[in-house]
Amino acid sequence: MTDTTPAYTGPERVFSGIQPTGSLHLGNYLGALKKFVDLQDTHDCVFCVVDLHAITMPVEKGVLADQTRQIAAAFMACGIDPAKSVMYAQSSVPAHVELAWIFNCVARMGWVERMTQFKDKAGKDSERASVGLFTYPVLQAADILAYKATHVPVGEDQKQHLELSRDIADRFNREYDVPGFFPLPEPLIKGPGARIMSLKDGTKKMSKSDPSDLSRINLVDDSDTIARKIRKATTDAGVIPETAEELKGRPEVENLVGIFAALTGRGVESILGEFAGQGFGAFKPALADVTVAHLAPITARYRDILADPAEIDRTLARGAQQANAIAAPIMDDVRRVVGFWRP
Ligand code: AQP
Repeated sequence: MTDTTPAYTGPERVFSGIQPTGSLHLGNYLGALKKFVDLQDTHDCVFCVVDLHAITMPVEKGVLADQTRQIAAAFMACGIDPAKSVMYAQSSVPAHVELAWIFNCVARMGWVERMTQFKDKAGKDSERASVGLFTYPVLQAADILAYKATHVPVGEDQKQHLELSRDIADRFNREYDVPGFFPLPEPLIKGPGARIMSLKDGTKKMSKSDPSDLSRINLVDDSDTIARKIRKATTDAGVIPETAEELKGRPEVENLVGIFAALTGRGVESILGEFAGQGFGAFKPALADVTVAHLAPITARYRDILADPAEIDRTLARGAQQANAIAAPIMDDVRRVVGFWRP
């Protein structure tokens, strides 16, 4: 049977966020930040440093505010322009928390229990994980829908959470009989860079929390460090193959070729055409050059922006006002729809 429920017809809006939980890496950049920058010229965009998400795991005392400034600086260094996009810290806009509570009462336990990120992050001792870590994806749905965002640029690892956001939006619309009230947000995942893997293990995603710094390229790494990490990246005894098909089953090689493609905008086949039949002696230095050329200007801008924390604070404060101005009327409507008492 086809669903005849009226769809959301409001304006398109992009929303995404990054946690202030440590230094950003090439995976965050290619999977998320680079897409944010590409979208800001064509869409109404809201980008958030999700500090409420960051406290779902233990955070070292006293570092949260500075880490928030660092992510805001990285956003701008990568090309987010606060004159074009709204950029702010999540905890400075109360709508996130209020809508998350309402969504906690819309989402079903079974839905949230299926989330694999909780299982990965909580590990074996899930009884000791915070309740916040469990309801993390519900807060994520609130982040998106407090702005009625229609499109969400994220890496592949966030696909399941985005599906949950759609389920929550759909259930809210049905439960409160307000068809089309919330959009069903579309993940924007496709494209090179959607899943960048660890340089040490091609089956694990590149991650801030990997204990080995050699597993990732940080956006603040200098050129020597980048070259050394790529030189030490795990490969296999084979040579560079001729076709993308032959990369299957060789996750480390596939990852390095994928990074080359994502950074240069070239197709995988064209890169293979250049290096096919060779070992990694020529490929790795070429990849290091491409990576350094791409990241060096970002790193330089990042350091300049970070040198003026007061300006970052002013930018985040302006962004919070803009974000509040979008979310406040939406939250007024949500309270009315839920049926809370109002004077
Ligand atoms: N390896 C990756 N490849 C592509 N995209 C990635 N993202 C993260 N890792 C990769 C995308 O980056 C955005 C922000 O991520 P986040 O900081 O909010 O949370 P995360 O996914 O938990 O990032 P990390 O680095 O893996 O942190 P830890 O180690 O703390 O868990 C998201 O869009 C994500 O998809």
